[in-house]
Amino acid sequence: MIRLRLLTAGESHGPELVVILDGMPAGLVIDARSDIDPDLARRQGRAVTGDGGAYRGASARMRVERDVANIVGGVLAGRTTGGPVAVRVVNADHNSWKGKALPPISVPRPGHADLAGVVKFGHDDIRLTIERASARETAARVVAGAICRRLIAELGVRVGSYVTAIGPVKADVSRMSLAGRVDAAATSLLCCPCAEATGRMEEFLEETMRAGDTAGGTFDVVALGAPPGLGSYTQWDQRLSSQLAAAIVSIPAVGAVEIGEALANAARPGTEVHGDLALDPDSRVRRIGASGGGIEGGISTGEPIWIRAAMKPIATTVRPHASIDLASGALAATEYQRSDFCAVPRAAVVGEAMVCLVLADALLVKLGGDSLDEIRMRAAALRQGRIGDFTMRAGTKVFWP
Ligand code: EPS
Repeated sequence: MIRLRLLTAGESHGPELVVILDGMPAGLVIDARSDIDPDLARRQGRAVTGDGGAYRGASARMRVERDVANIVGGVLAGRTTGGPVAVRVVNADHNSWKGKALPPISVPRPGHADLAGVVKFGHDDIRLTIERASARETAARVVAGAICRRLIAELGVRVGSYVTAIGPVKADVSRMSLAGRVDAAATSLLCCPCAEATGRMEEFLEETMRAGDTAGGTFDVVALGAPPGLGSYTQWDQRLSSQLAAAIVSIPAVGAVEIGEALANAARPGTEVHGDLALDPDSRVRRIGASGGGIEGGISTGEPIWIRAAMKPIATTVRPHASIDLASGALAATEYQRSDFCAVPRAAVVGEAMVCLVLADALLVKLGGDSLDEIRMRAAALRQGRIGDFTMRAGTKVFWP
């Protein structure tokens, strides 16, 4: 990120998570209750029932936590000041850990950060690794993402997500519009826009839990209303595609990201993949039938931005893995620790947060400005790809004299 900086701190069972989001412009109205807490509830998987119940398969910890954002800096009288925004999220579960002597953990769970972390940091107790490697940290990202969502909403950008597969159970959403998928997912406990597939996913999750196993899956994140011209091909790290991909694979357990229909496109002929250009009645140049996810040359095209993420099954399984007790060197089975059986619907909300963060940064880079008023004026002057926006009247030039 170029203009924004996000730092998070805190342990899964420590007193609280801390978020610092630096670089937000002044003048943005932020209300923690209406702008941040609803996304925190969605990340906990408890936004649909409203009664605190998450979907079956979400961690039992979600029955303990009621995540709320406590803004402690950068927002005065309800508006951002331009200073760093600081937010705290209390870990309710801390009360059951505070003051307790905890036996060390010395048997690493394959697939988690356990072994890699203790090798890297030289920890004498795996707990020192897992406390920070825990996906609890994503609550802090959702706070930052929600603030960014408020900013980009002011500029007409809407970000949403939906689950397309849990384990091998896939939802066919191909006949639904992107906005329709996001709207339908909002009322689904599993964040899946397709009711029929949701039923099969729930059955699959029940079987998975009965078998002491866990499930991964896929989710899409879409951004509607993003203007053309975000990101740049001029440097590798300024491509919007590379920024979005990095942000999505930074989510714990996410191992793949696809922009548009990239995987299917690898097998299709170019004439099918890239679509055509046509003029809208308002003389805007549009892409028709393009499948590149709203990005060309690392730059947003003004079409919907569409990305897909693949999440591996949660590494903590009730059925043990063979492992090694690093204290004794003896073979040992992993011990089950409370965890999600499937976190895909929750990860989709984190995916939205990461996309909001990247798009807010890209918009601020494109528009500049220190206050929302300045940014709004600059946004209104953005080139939108209308015929009148182009300056193609150049004569012959010697490029390399
Ligand atoms: C997680 C382990 C579990 C999850 C946690 C992610 O926590 P605990 O060990 O307290 O049961 O519930 O997720 C959250 C706490 C959260 O808020 O997302 C892990 O090891 O990654």
